[in-house]
Amino acid sequence: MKQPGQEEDRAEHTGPPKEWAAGIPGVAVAMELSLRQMGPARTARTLLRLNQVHGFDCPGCAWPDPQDRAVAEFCENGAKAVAEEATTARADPTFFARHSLADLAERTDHWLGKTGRITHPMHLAPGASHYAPITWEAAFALIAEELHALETPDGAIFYTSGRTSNEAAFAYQLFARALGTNNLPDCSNMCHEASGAALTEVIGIGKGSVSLEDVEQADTILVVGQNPGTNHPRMLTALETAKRAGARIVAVNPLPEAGLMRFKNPQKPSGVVGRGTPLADLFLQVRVNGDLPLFKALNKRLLDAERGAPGTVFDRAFLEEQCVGLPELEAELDALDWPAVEAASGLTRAEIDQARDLIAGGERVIVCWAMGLTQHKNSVATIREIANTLLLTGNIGKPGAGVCPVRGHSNVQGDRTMGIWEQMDDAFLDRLRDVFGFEPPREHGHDTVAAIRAMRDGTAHVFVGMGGNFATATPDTEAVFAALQRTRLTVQVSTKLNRSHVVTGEQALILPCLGRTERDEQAGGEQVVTVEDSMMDVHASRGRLAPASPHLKSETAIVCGLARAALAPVDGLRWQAWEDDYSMLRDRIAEVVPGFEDFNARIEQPGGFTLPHPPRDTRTFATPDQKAHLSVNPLTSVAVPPGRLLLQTLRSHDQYNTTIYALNDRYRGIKAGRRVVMVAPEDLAALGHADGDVVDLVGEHDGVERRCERFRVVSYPTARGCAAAYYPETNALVPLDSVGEGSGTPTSKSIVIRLEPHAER
Ligand SMILES: Nc1nc2c(c(=O)[nH]1)N[C@H]1C(S)=C(S)[C@@H](COP(=O)(O)OP(=O)(O)OC[C@H]3O[C@@H](n4cnc5c(=O)[nH]c(N)nc54)[C@H](O)[C@@H]3O)O[C@H]1N2
Ligand SMILES: Nc1nc2c(c(=O)[nH]1)N[C@H]1C(S)=C(S)[C@@H](COP(=O)(O)OP(=O)(O)OC[C@H]3O[C@@H](n4cnc5c(=O)[nH]c(N)nc54)[C@H](O)[C@@H]3O)O[C@H]1N2
Ligand SMILES: [Mo]
Repeated sequence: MKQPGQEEDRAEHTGPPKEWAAGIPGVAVAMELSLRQMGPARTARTLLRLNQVHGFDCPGCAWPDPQDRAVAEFCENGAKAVAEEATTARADPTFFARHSLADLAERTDHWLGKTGRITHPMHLAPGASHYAPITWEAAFALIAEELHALETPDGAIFYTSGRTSNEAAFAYQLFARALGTNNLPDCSNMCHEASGAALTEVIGIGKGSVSLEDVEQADTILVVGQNPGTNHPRMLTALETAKRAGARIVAVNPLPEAGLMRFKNPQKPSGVVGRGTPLADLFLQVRVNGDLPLFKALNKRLLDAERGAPGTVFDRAFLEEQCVGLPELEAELDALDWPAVEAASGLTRAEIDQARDLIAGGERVIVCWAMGLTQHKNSVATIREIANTLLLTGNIGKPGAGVCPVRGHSNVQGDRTMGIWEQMDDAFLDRLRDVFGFEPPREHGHDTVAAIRAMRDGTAHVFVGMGGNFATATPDTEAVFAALQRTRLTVQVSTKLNRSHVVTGEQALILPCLGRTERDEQAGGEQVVTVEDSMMDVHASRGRLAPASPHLKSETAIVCGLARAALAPVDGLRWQAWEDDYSMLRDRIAEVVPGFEDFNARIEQPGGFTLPHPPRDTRTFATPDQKAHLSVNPLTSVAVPPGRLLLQTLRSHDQYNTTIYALNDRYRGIKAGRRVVMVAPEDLAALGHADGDVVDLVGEHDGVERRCERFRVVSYPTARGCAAAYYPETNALVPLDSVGEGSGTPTSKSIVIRLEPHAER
């Protein structure tokens, strides 16, 4: 498909990937960007409050905050996320009067994001050429009217992105369920769904089992399918601490990512000069989607070592007392097909043995991962296989060891805890019934992909997005645009403009909300909200800046206002009281969600509190038989026909998901544009292409061609047979019908493509 700005993209390839991340350029870049967007006073007021005990939670990633915080406990990319929100630019009614919808549709994502904060509720009437201001009351009444016109509440979709606070998320799912639907898709469906699914099955809880202290105490850390130098920069500090205490780090990635190779800590004088700390002791350059074969092979070689010296590699007592499935796993590993492993992983047995020796020699092993593992067809199986590695060696449920899925959005984990999920279990729904006095629907709702299908097929007519950018974050862009455009009403609760405001239903509303950085004043006084990080720490977040406009409402107030307009009164549902004072809502959350007892009191403690996690806390497993489950995962990998490449879609250093901060990717040597495809030099030679060529990326899934035009070829040291290009430009290539088994996550890290010389058409 043709995309806005594709002809103007001037991507340059400036040199090989950098070996180190962070350091002076990191902080300097952050300060420069912040000063430009916010000015000096706002920069000081925001950045110094970031991640402090009485400050606000960084809207960047979900990495936890340490107990001893640095004065500047933020990273370059956290600073960029804050500057993006605290910008002084405004998209006000004059702006919308100047720019028609057709004009906005021609603009790039980068341009849309730079228009600044939305100041007023805006309405696109049927057939209108421009958005026009609307009052909050009229907006709520319009949504209520459209919801009441539905044949069934399941004709509405309530999407959530992971920045939403616990309070807003809880109110939002409660509203959807009181209305009568479980259609609560979220960004997690496209993100860590596979981690939750796999871990719930094998250890009885879908969340990571390590704390920040565990990471610092580990002696062996595998970082698999993750680029922390860009996406979780503060994680590098923890890795550096572990490293200084003697830990060995293994990076598993098709790309030699800068942050994994060396780290310069911008918080320390020693990080400012010199070459920084080498991080990875071993770099396994796995092929895209080669992790299941890799971990199966690792487990096979651990088994061989255990057989050679019984009791030295496996944790026999733990396996016997607390795990099931060992005989089946051993039998399966014994039948492992080595040529298939080497072909699919791109790794030799010697390389795999180096990693095996580190794991076998370690006392405290942690495996961290992110999107490189979760966005494949076999992701659930891959993560179960990683759990096998840790269970066999007794590395779950003891200090310094465990599973560490590193979450993305800053409150994506909390939103799930609050019930944002299309498949919440009966126990949760029973508590909603008991506490609020209505019968919630029991049938599972639509996840993200099913929601797109429902809009496409004309069974869902109203779409509400609580944050996020559904139009471009989701797969199969053309199909999604068509689906959204078939609806009667699209509603976006947003801070800034994005594609989802331009690709609309017959009518559209933009409901502008407060961001994390801003003061939240309600009738009951100044409010705090809470979030849960990747390691289950729940804490308060207080914004301090004056709101970007007096017409903004908080997300919680928006949900409460909508609920009052759309629902018949129910005694237990006290929307006005909750809007006035969020602590009243927290009292209800404490009754519904396990682990939140005394919620209001415990967020007063510095740093908040940590939710219970049975494997981490007591080495117990809340599975049906109270055991941890070793699993048998048949070896699978994506078949790539000759002349084709396996494309992964990833983030540059200058973006936050679909928000494009700037057009550079400093660590990877890319500048001034985003339409690049990175391919190994040997593959380029074999395919008859060279660095600088302009090509189309063409997908062939199920015989249907999907095309993204005009990408500059970059010769890059990625694994053979693979390619990498940026999300969301390439989402048009991700087939809607290609999803993870057991997760439903679009397979945005394994798309078979061919390169075709670009022809002007
Ligand atoms: N600055 C910034 N921070 C962010 C975000 C952002 O966009 N910008 N996004 C946030 C969100 S929502 C998320 S989910 C996280 C994402 O954090 P990441 O998962 O680090 O993000 P990606 O850029 O998708 O990087 C995927 C990594 O996996 C590797 N990879 C790809 N395929 C494979 C594979 O098959 N096997 C292996 N072993 N590796 C593979 C890629 O080379 C890359 O290093 O970051 C969060 N933090
Ligand atoms: N091809 C491909 N597709 C992917 C991925 C990939 O790696 N490859 N990654 C997937 C992943 S991991 C994720 S998490 C999803 C992300 O999907 P989303 O969460 O839907 O997308 P974002 O780009 O994070 O959303 C950005 C928008 O959120 C709004 N916003 C920002 N802050 C706030 C706030 O405080 N409140 C509200 N209400 N709105 C706010 C702004 O309007 C901004 O434009 O994308 C997925 N899609
Ligand atoms: Mo994510």
